[in-house]
Amino acid sequence: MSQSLATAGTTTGPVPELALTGDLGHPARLTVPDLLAWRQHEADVSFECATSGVRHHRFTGPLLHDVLLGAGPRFDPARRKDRLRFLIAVSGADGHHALLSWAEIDPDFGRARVLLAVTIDDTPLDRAGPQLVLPQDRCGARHISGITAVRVDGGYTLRE
Ligand SMILES: Nc1nc2c(c(=O)[nH]1)N[C@H]1C(S)=C(S)[C@@H](COP(=O)(O)O)O[C@H]1N2
Ligand SMILES: [Mo]
Repeated sequence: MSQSLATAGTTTGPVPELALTGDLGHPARLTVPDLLAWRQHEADVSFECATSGVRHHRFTGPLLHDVLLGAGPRFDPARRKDRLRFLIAVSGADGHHALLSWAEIDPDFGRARVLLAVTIDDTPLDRAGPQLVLPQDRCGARHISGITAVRVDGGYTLRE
């Protein structure tokens, strides 16, 4: 076995952190190992990239919904309508970002099984940072790698 493989898990240097911010009672900074504390889910996904064609990956990780619920989003859980104005902004280290609605991932509404992946194709993402996974997406653009921030925003209002 090569030395690089043998030492791959112990390389020193900064460990990427994911910041959970916004309208949360318990904002947090989480590493990929921290994300192992939630129930882990699996997803085998295929998506099409506009530039590199069809891609296949196997991901594992917690549900984005479970992790965000643990951070205490500032809505009344008993009032379903209260959640409908919440947005989720997911950002990668390179500035790539996407917006989801809370209702999209909420079990009472869209029920999308969106993952915060901690492994890709059996390789841990400890050094690269977690990855957003939307198994139902046909296009790969929302599979944001190297996520550094997830911001929950309940202040969205429609104005005339
Ligand atoms: N951080 C980040 N993640 C990203 C992108 C990006 O530019 N930055 N591009 C997306 C696009 S357009 C696609 S198709 C997939 C490609 O994933 P893969 O080539 O690693 O399978 O990554 C997505 N994730
Ligand atoms: Mo893409």
